[in-house]
Amino acid sequence: EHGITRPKGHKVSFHYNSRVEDMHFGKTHPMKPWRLTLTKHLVLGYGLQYAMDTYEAVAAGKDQVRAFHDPDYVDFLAEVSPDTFPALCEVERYAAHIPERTPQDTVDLGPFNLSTSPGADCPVFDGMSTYLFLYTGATLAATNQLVTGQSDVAINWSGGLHHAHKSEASGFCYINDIVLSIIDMLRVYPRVLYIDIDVHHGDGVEEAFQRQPRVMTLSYHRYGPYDETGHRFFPGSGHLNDVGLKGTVGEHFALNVPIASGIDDRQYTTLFQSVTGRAIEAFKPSAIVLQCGADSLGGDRLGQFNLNIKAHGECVAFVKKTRLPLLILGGGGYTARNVARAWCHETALTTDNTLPEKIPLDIIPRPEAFSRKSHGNGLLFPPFPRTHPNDCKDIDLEFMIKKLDH
Ligand code: ZLM
Ligand code: CA
Ligand code: ZN
Repeated sequence: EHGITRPKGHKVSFHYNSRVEDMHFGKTHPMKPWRLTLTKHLVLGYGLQYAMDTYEAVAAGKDQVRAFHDPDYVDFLAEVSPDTFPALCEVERYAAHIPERTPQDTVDLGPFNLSTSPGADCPVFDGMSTYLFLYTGATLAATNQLVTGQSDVAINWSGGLHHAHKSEASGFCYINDIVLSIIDMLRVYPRVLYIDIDVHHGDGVEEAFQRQPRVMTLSYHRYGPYDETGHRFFPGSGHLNDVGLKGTVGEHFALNVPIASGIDDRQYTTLFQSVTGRAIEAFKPSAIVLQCGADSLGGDRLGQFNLNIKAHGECVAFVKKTRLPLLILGGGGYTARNVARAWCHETALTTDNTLPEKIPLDIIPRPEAFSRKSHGNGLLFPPFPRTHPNDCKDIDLEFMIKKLDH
């Protein structure tokens, strides 16, 4: 009746726990875990659960998180809540991590770049520990499916938090589940390629493996000069010349594709396929981690690209064609209805299903999220407001590709 079939020749696992849905970063904070609820509604509404093995995620253990993060930071994350925050700030081993205040700071920062001030990128909110250890647990379970050969593709839309550092939260990211996953993969795979199509630079992952020639990181992101407020587009790193840590064996194992605002489907697809194709050819990865941040879509609240869902999905399809073990993660994405559409479409294409354009509004719990004419009421073709000028003109593709030749 639903017309969904299991893929032939490969197995897909889907990792999720609905408890992440109730989390609130704060009233107007752009990161809304509710987008994961909408994604789930579409995935189940279309019947994609019949094409995959679905697993309820369990929380990661502190010991697992310590494989990358500072032990003090891990303890702090495990204990912190709006109620415990003030007392924890007084504890000496945590207080030592309070950053010095700079004139640019608009909020009071506590240890590890966390804050209870409204307006903070990384707020302390109710249920935060539960949320962090759950999205991490889901990524680690997905990773385990791949390294044990039980699945060929594993998906966790609640993961992909690429900005978190060893002992610091950054840009809505607290635990770097991607780094933890790659550390596990390195026990089994000789080489891991990390690809990041979030509109922001995947700085936390790049930094973690800057000395590691067995991991190549490749990020596509908005990058530009300082604006009127003295800021670059977050996080401000990821220049074309940034190719890994100079003078170490990790040099040349980071690749960055900085992009101006307004890039469209045709330009992005050409760029993505040529650069990714060349990276795969040269690096010969044994497995791939793909961060699918949906803030690179047109009409995103924070992003400045003009991609449609079809082009975003073509990146996933292109990577899947390698038939290498593949971990698919979420990331950014701030216009919830479009995030859900993109990630549902991408779940379908990894299972070799093509979904009808007409969303099954009669069986999903929140049909109003997808039925507004002005927002488009189909799966792939919401008419995005193209709010960002195309500053890309003609991208110097030749130049970017030449960067790969060493
Ligand atoms: N101010 N509230 C992408 C992470 C992007 C740093 C400038 C905070 C916001 C943003 C927070 C409720 C991923 C910066 C911004 C205003 C210093 C960023 C709270 C609106 C709000 O309304 C907001 C009061 C907040 C934060 C906008 N922050 C927009 N952009 C970036 C971080 C994460 O998609 O890559 C992966 C998940 N931060 O630009 C400031 C410099 C803090
Ligand atoms: Ca990126
Ligand atoms: Zn982002």
